[in-house]
Amino acid sequence: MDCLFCKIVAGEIPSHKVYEDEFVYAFLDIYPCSEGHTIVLPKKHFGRFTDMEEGDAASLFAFVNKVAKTLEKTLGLEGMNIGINNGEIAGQTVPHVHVHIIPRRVGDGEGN
Ligand code: DGP
Repeated sequence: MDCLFCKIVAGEIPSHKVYEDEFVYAFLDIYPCSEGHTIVLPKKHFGRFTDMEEGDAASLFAFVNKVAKTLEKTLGLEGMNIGINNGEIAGQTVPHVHVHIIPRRVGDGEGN
């Protein structure tokens, strides 16, 4: 399958890995909204979040929770935005489901 994120998972396209296990892969976004902007995705290809079964979605979010806590601790964050663009009309540009974790800092201009 000609999928950018599948190629990143396979190591065919380089990425700055944050974490990896059997099921998920996390790496830094190439166009970060803030320092530490991380993308978390399931290694198995799903186009959109709403293509996933409940169990797969639950596993993905359990992992997102783990990565978010690690970022919070290691980067000393007070908060972050965690979200998904589900479908092209919602701003999804890469059709392999992924969760954005965007660190927020005081004075970064987005509502604080
Ligand atoms: P979305 O718009 O929700 O589909 O987010 C896709 C994100 O993927 C976007 O923030 C930029 C990032 N991205 C696109 N291509 C690459 C790439 O080749 N490497 C990395 N690290 N990130 C990428």
